[in-house]
Amino acid sequence: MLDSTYEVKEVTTTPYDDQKPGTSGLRKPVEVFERPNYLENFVQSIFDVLPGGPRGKRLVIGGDGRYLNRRAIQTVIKMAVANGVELLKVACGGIMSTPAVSHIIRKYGLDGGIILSASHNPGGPKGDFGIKFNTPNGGPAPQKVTEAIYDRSRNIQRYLIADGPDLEIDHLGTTEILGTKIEIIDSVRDYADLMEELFDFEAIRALLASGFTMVFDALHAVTGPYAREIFIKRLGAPEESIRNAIPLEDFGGGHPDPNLKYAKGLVDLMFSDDAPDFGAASDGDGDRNMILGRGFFVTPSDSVAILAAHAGKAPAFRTGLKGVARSMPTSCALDRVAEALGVACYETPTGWKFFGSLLDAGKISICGEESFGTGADHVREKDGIWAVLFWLNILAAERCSVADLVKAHWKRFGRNYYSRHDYEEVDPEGASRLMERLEAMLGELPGAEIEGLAVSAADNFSYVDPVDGSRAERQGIRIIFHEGARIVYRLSGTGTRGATLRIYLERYEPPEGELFLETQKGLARLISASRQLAKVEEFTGRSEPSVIT
Ligand code: G16
Repeated sequence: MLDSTYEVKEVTTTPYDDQKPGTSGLRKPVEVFERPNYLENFVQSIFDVLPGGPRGKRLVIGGDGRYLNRRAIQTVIKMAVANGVELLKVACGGIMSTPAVSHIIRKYGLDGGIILSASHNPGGPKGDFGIKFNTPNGGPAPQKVTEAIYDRSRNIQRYLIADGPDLEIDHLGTTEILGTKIEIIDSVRDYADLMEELFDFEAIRALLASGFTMVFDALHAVTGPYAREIFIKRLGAPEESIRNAIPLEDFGGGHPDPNLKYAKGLVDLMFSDDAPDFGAASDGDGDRNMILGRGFFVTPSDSVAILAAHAGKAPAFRTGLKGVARSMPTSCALDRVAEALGVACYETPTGWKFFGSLLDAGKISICGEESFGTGADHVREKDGIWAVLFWLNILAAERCSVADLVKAHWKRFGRNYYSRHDYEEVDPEGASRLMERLEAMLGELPGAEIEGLAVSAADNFSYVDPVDGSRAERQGIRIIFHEGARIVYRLSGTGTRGATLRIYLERYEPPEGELFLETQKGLARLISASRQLAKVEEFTGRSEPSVIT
């Protein structure tokens, strides 16, 4: 009991008008979060819109360890105390992955959780910070909740905070301040136990003992401690199987995004003569994943399709799949697997929250996105280490290389050639004008020919949630060509500097067709059509994308 050292204060504040959560919570440069009361306003807004108010609620807080994480956690603890929260579970050291937070909310039946992370965005004093609220189902707050938080943030006049010393968060234990029970919890054990229930650890252990080699790159972000516990301690992989496993406040100066550009060290290794059999990486907060074989990159769209096709090999899915889902810009490879399995495949807007409602309603078991996110019904977030274990589980059953598994998949289902071209940090005005012009052209595109490709349909994707009927409009411009080729244009909802234009390219090649072209070659005509049609260079000033995945 530390009551005498803390005193509840009501602090008068003025609202900011830029606290609208994006695709995944509020993300801003650190310097924005360091403005007076910026974090406090947003945290109080979350508390104020909790159904019935914050008093008596049970919450968890964790973060990805980036710069500002430790300071922000202290603020949230003190505000939770002042707002009468009954129980606050705090990740030891402040570090807990996003899927682990989701699991803790569900396992202990909490009222929600606060995640401090800007996911795959860079960290450090000049990097980004972020905060996100997850609801009792363990998933990101749905649109109506984020809108309520935003509305509240624009009118906020005061917040409550318990004034007193910082709490010690680096050792497990329980304390109580002004009636709030604060538990410092092990952020790894519960999660690792869950993984052991879902996958065949014995088979993976045997695979690793047989000489099969792997490298998991945590990119100095949150998954390091999880990887050590799971891959080294529980599965017996040698120490050199994990790299960059110590979380650092600036991620070692890197960009904690597991893709071909930002996980370059791992990619170079996997394409070298010393490549291990399997390589994988995760992002800042541990929800994304990238899968590589020796000299081979698995697109996230293929990855989710392959996991679904082989799902029965994992104990979690022995009884089959209820259904599957993918975000709209993700390739249609998953649709073909769903058809073969005789289950539904849902197409949702970008953003994990849209899967949450389908998972809660028991309509789907596995879902995934082109943006290196794959997940299932065990939590309500995408899950990086889960995806890596799922791949290892399948490889342990199949005993073949990553490349052979993917190629066999293409030979059975055909190949959806797929790539995403990102134009990062472009002028937001130019990017908006590009999108507006495309939108204005939609009506006249069907029937037109671009680069010899005939357009069959064009629209701006809108979605009606099949469970609660909620609508999401203008979720990306789709240009669909005959024979199922597509170009999708979308502006990112997670960038913090300028705008990021994403162009998604896809073309289907049947099993008997040419399956093994280099991806960009296989998409060459579509790539040139996508730039021509949208006048990308004219509106962005860029002749080439900043990142190609
Ligand atoms: C977030 C969401 C993902 C979504 C991604 C899209 O990922 O959780 O569901 O696919 O944003 O990002 P953008 O709008 O930039 O295309 P994360 O990993 O940043 O939380």
